[in-house]
Amino acid sequence: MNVLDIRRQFPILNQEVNGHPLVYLDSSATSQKPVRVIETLEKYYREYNSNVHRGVHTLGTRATDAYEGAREKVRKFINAKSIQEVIFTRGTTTSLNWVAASYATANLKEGDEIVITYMEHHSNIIPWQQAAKRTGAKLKYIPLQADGTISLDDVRATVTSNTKIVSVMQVSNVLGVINPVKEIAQIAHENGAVMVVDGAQSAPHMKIDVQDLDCDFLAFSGHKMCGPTGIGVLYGKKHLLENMEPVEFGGEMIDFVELYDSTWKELPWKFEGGTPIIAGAIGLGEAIDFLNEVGMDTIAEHDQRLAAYALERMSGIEGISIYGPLDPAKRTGMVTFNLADVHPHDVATVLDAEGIAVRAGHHCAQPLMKWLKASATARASFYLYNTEEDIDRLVSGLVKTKEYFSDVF
Ligand code: 7TS
Repeated sequence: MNVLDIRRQFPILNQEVNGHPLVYLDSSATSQKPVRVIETLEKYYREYNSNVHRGVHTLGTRATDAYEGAREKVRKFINAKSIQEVIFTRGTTTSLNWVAASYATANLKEGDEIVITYMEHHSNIIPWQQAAKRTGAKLKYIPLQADGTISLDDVRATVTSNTKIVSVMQVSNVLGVINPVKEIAQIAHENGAVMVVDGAQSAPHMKIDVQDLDCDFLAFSGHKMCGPTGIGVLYGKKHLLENMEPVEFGGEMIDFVELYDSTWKELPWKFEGGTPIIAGAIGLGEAIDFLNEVGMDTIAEHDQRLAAYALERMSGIEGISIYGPLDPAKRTGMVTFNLADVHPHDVATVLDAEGIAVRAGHHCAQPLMKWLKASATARASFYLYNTEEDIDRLVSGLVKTKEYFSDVF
């Protein structure tokens, strides 16, 4: 993979910020978009903008073909058995909320358990808290090892025959750690529970095969994988989705509407009430074509190599604390850290003055922050357009930050 060729396809990277060439290290929050995705959106709006699944006019047929074509691209990308298992949503948050609102509400009762981990994003905590409150089920947490990894013994000790749902992120948005979701799914199934995978941080960075993982549900967002904002995916096994009620009711998701009752369309359309996110889905399809052309294994290798380089270079900075396992093989492309007692927002502000974009805050993972005994952290996250030079710039920026706050050291 030629990173410079790839960088040229991302026009946004070619700019100065605060007088310095931009170094974008916040792809875990949202990735940048290649020009072909931007042009795909423009082409849709310029040439064939139309509603889908309605009427027979030419533009409508083109839009429907492109929208459903994108669904097939997603199906292939995650190796789902059928397009009936691929539902377009607004993103990971919506996908997880729908599983909690529909599946959990219908299937949980008092005494049942939902199992998650201490490292989850708020999107994979709060929907389950709410489902537990609605149904009387109990929410339980798989603890973390000292380095922020999950041990399967702890999973076995937490998941019981009362567990009905296990929901775990495949990659942590803070620790970068890759969780053994395939093995966790097996433990969930041995106990009669369904396995939900939050793929927000894994889908952009590694090959996902839902049949191999044997997960029951998978949620991910287009905007973190070179696609537009506002589009995401909920994958679910057909027999589960078939028995679930839709969450949104209205146009397009119905078969027949009578005065006092209605029937639903077949999968996946029964879940897609109202005008769907047409441009977003078509843009996501183009992003998937782009990622496939580069190769998901190549991207995974690249991101991991950058993380290894960053870990090596950053751990040489005196006073830095790096969170998560230090073994690069256990993580993907991000490094979360604190620089002595400098507040991470101050770190991010000094870096921004150098043209370097990192995220600072609690990363929507407050329980994990508590576990880390940090109120906030800074995070540099990498993607296929980042280079070793970007990390060198980050390290120089951090050294500058140290100088700036030298009274703290
Ligand atoms: N799950 C994980 C693991 C995430 O990292 C995120 C977003 C979400 C769910 C929610 O995704 P959304 O597309 O529905 O918002 N994570 C981050 C982040 O780490 N920084 O900004 C957003």
